[in-house]
Amino acid sequence: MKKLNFITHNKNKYLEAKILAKEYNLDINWINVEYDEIQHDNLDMIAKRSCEIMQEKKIVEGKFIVEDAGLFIESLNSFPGPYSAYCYLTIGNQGILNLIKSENNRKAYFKSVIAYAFEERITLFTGITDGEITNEMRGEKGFGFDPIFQPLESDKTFAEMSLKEKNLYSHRQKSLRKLFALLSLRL
Ligand code: ITT
Repeated sequence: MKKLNFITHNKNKYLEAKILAKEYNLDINWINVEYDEIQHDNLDMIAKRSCEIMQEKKIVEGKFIVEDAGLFIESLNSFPGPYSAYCYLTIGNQGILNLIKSENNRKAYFKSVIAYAFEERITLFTGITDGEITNEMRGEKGFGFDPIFQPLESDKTFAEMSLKEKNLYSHRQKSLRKLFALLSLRL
């Protein structure tokens, strides 16, 4: 089976990718290394720069991917977006719920940008899933903002879904599927 390296600190991201990759006859190899992610107001730039850092430091042999993802809440002018990791660490899910507690507009979307490095080249693949911020946390599975995000097509939050079910709706499976479809033809 063809292997693709996924550089991430986040085991859940790796597991979501691994289970999906099987559908394309690909295998994901998890690489968890320390590196400095840049601060930027654009997910594309963060993902691309992370990729370049890995290439410069020659951390991995061969083809690899990194991902930057974020939650964009309409009534908060798209906050936390590229600052999602910091927002989650500081105010967390309850903090987000408190910020929009009297807000009727619950619209939000998740965005994933996968940066794929092949030799000198970097290609970006994007996936977006629209949904709503729930009124309270629901579910124990997943990670991050999963307990407060419900995709439009479902009545469950991501945290109430199995990995396979989240992979029917998530932003990440959309960006990954674009890449995997190409790789399964080419690798
Ligand atoms: P990396 O090492 O891959 O960067 P990370 O967990 O720091 O792992 P990101 O910077 O891409 O990931 O994501 C920022 C935050 O957004 C992350 O810490 C989560 O809190 C949240 N997030 C991203 N994708 C999510 C998802 O599918 N479900 C819930 N929360 C998510």
